[in-house]
Amino acid sequence: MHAKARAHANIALIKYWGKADEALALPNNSSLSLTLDKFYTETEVRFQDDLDEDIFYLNGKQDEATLLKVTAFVDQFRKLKGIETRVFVESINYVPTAAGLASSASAFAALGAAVNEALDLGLSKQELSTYVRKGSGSATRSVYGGLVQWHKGYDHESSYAEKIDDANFDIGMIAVIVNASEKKVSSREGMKQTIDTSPFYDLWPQEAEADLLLMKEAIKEQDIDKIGEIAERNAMKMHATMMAANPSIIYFEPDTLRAIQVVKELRTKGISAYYTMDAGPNVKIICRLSEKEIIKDALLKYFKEENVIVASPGAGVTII
Ligand code: 2P0
Repeated sequence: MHAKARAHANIALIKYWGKADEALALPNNSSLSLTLDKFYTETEVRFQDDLDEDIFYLNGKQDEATLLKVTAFVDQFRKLKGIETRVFVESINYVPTAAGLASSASAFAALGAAVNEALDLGLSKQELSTYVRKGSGSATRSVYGGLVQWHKGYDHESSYAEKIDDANFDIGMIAVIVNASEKKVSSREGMKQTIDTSPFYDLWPQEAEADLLLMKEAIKEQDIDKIGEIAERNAMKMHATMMAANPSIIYFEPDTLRAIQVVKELRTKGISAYYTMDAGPNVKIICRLSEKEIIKDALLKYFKEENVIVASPGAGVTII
């Protein structure tokens, strides 16, 4: 009835933006990501007969705001096991929380993996990915290491993630932390607002699905420039779609554009560097790990060393 798990964050190369079914957490489009080694969550769970309510600690502090979500999430697994036992959950995020560095992805993947182990449910990784989806869509992809596709599916079982490549080639990401504070518009609200009001939203799922096919080809070829170009364009299509919402959703900050400018300049010098952004102002640079020092040096002219983090492909969920 006790277990501890670790899960790493992932950054999408083909983004997920918008739900087809809110209750089942089914997305409107499939997505594809790279799991990163530098950002992760460790979560310990202990099911205890003497508890009347679930208890949730995040980074050493009791987190009442997230407790309801944690309870609803764990209820799925209690139902599978046929128990009502309450759980004590202690989670440490080694990710700047809610700053667009996918903390909810690693958080729910780690929680799901720990509960699966503690309750001895024996869920496969694919099954686990369907359950963690209810906590956070992007958590499906954090179940696996390397390059991972989340199939949008049409019901609970068919909306799952799978690894498509170990990413055992010269690919990495450099995160430029522009602002590590909580984001103003949550992904959940942002997606809903975009679907409800952006005149461009209808185009998004078809563009994303087309980009996904191109991305899978580029991954097969291990072609970093192709991977980067497709990812960069896909991210900007997503942001353009949400900027057209009413009111507009803008995650860019002045330093976001500064980082983008550095990347564009590096490209004129023949360096393979491409930017992507999520529901926050931070910029993630897709690059060759063998060129990381050149890219880092260029960024350090404008950003502090602690805000430039080089990440390599990371592992899937593990019991620790
Ligand atoms: C992604 N994002 O594919 C996209 C790109 C943000 C921008 O998945 O509502 O926290 O919990 O399913 O997974 C962030 O959204 O949203 C996200 P919910 P989630 O990485």
